[in-house]
Amino acid sequence: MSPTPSLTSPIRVVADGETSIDDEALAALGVQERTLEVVCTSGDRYEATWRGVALADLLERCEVPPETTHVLVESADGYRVSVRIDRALEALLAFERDGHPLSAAAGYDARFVAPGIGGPRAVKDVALIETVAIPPGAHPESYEELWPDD
Ligand SMILES: Nc1nc2c(c(=O)[nH]1)N[C@H]1C(S)=C(S)[C@@H](COP(=O)(O)O)O[C@H]1N2
Ligand SMILES: [Mo]
Repeated sequence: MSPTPSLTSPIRVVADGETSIDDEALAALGVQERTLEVVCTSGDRYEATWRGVALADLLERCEVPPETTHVLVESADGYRVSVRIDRALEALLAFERDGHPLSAAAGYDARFVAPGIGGPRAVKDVALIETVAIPPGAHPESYEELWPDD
């Protein structure tokens, strides 16, 4: 089993309180593998085998408020998406794609991947994960900051 990486900077998790996920915290979580497709809205798509820690395991350490409806995932440069909590609980915070560390292959440590979220929400260079309760009638998209490449 490949080890968890050493992060260039800790990943912040904001749930009930705020936690910083450092190398030691990461290493305490089990590494999982999932084969998932990244589907761009342009139609480009590829399937890959991702390895990383389950977001569910990560969130379990952080006291997720019961009213949580969505998770916001933000990159180091402020790209931000909103993902329904049921899908987020299926997500991986991935460090490896097809056996290659993302740090070497793509130039960042961690990426958010989950079934059914679509390519634009597969955030690269994850820096912050935040649980939110979006009220009924509000638009989850209004919490996002996407710069689609298409
Ligand atoms: N941080 C960040 N993540 C991002 C994007 C971006 O612009 N910034 N683009 C998204 C879009 S639109 C797609 S389709 C996929 C593309 O992933 P790929 O480069 O592995 O094909 O990354 C997503 N993740
Ligand atoms: Mo895309």
